Amino acid sequence: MGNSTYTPTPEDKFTFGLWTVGNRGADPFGAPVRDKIPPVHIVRLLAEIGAYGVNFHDDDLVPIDSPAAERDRIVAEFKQTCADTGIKVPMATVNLFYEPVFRDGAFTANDSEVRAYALQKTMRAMNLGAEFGAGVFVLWGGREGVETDACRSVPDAIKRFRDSLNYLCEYNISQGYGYKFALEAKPNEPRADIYFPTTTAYLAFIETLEHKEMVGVNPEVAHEQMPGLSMMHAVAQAWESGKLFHIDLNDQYPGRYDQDLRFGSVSVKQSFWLVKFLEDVEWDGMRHFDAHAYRTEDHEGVKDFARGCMRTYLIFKEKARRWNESAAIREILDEIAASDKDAIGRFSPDSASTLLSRTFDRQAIAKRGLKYEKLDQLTMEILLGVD
Ligand code: DIG
Ligand code: MN
Ligand code: MN
Repeated sequence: MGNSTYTPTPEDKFTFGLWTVGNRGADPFGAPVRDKIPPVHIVRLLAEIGAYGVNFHDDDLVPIDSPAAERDRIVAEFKQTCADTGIKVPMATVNLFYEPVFRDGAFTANDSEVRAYALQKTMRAMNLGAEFGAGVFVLWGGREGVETDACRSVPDAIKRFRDSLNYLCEYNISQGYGYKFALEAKPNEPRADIYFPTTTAYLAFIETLEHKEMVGVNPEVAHEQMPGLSMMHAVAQAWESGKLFHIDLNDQYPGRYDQDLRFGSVSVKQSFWLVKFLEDVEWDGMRHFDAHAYRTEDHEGVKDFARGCMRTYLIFKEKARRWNESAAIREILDEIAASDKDAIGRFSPDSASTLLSRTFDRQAIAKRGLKYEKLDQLTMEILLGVD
């Protein structure tokens, strides 16, 4: 029997970044509407609502330019609060996009001093995450891109990014951190065009790295849906190639700026297929919500937002169980499976000559019913609560 109360528990592995529930509601056209929440208060909030873990960029936890003593105090206090509440830190990341120094990129910047500073900042962020036992290190290249391609050649940018990743993989090995790097794609915003715009672009790039076994992807719903792509297809391809190291769950209207909306609040069917896939393959990664509350919300509304992310995930998980147990759906799936009866198998001269001499009744094959309308209607009725 599923979790019919849809109440999150740490076993669900729900995590949130400090920047998500700590988002103050500012936007390009409006000032912050919520007071800043200290990181330790966010940890207690997440524990209160049943989350498993918290993640951070370096600067989210330790403000940039903090003196060493202040850094140590912040880290000690945060560690203690995580220990007191049982909240884990599964992932760490680095902010290579907010500071003006990164206005022309970080690892791909034309200025070699910027590239060196970006490496230093990332290594220090890796050190910080390792203090909390983080196992995944996410890299989102939000500034790695252009407004005009007059500024650099794309192959130069790709080579610089590869050199930085190879360097950081070596640092990971030298420090014995055991991190898995998870590269997060986005097509645009804040740059007019961001390099490696989709998860699949990163999957191709990873194969060119010296330590490709150490590097995977962190697909984000909003970033795949902005250009109208299927998040579940990107996630399934990443998983099938053993590269789904992390995931950013949220929601997004296609064709609009990055909205980072509450999970499942827009694309009900696509979110269902995504949750069904993750649960069907029993993916053991964190269910990380990289989203934030509407600007209209106060701090209680932020809790509503975070609870809504987790509750909707659990509702879709229950719907997936209902889908898998539906006799009517199983009947159609069995008919589909019956047509998948004789795979060609691997090439051999004999199989090739047999295949070349085989006859096909193209018209008869084309007339076979597929019942996808009925299958999808049954799916919709589960989602709509009819069944
Ligand atoms: C934005 O979607 C990015 C940054 O918030 C962060 O670097 C990454 C971590 O999930 N997502
Ligand atoms: Mn986003
Ligand atoms: Mn993200």
